[in-house]
Amino acid sequence: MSQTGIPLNRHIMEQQKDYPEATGDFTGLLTQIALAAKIISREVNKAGLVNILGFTGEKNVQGEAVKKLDIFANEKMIEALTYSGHVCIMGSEEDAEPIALPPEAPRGDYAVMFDPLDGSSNIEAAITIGTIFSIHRRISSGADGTLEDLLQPGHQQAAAGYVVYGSSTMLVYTTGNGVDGFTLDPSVGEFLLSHPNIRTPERGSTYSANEGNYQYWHPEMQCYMDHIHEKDPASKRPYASRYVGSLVADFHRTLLYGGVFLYPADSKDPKTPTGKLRLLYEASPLAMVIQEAGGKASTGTENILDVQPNKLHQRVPLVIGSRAEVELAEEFFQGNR
Ligand code: P6P
Repeated sequence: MSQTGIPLNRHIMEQQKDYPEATGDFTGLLTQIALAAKIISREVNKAGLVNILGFTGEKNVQGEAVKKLDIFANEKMIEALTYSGHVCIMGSEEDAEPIALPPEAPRGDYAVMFDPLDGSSNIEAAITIGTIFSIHRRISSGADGTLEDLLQPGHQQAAAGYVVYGSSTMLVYTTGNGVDGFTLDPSVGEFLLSHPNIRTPERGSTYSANEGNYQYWHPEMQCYMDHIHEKDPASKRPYASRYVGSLVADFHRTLLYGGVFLYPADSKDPKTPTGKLRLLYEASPLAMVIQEAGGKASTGTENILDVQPNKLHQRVPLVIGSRAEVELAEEFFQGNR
């Protein structure tokens, strides 16, 4: 295990020694994602000031148009990856269609999907938000990547992770060999290893869900919620409620402290019967992280990593966190309680 405090790229190279076939592409790819994260972090952390500094609200003091931060973040992720030489196609929460590379950009062997700034509606309240990324090896054979490279199940991911812009900026990722967390030291502009080999507690009596949706939840979710609200000290019920309303914040807390996050299917909006969260660039990458940390991620009836995608922006119910807590919820979702 690498020692705490080493920079991200040294950690990746040390890990790479375990993979003789590794070509260094992945090191370059993750380094580019980290670069985009540093740029996004800088803008996120001065968001409240930009309008003040810009005075007009339209232009900032650098004379640049003040962009919505999620558009800005999307542009930075695309820029960082397009010319990396490691990517053949991208998919983003912000783009309806797959993002092809321009003719002059060098192609690589990875397909990358991302939510560039999840929870960005919370930025005005200075609430923690995040970037989520999912990395697949390409499976198509042409010069350019295709949608097929993006529509791969989660268990095929080469790597996955997220950046959380909170009281500190952290990058957390896995390549299938455990989970490591790095904290950005803004004074040197480096992500430094702060949380080596993160393990999620087996249990955790904290739940995270938007209970305002209770009347829209299907009966199995209502029964599960009623169960964890009951008073039973032996099973540490009632559970404590923690809900930020920003997926990366709620997930990061669940990963480190244990517990369970749920965004199930509901009847609130006929257009989104399977819940609000997306499979390819939210549920799937977080599922790889939690599973590598000893936890679990489920739709309630199926492991998230086994779901076969058929659309770029498809949504999926998500129950994710401590293994025992996810399995307890699954008992209700599968009608066994
Ligand atoms: P609700 C933020 O808008 C987001 O996409 C996720 O970050 C978050 O988990 C979810 O929506 C919150 O949704 O319906 O509880 O406001």
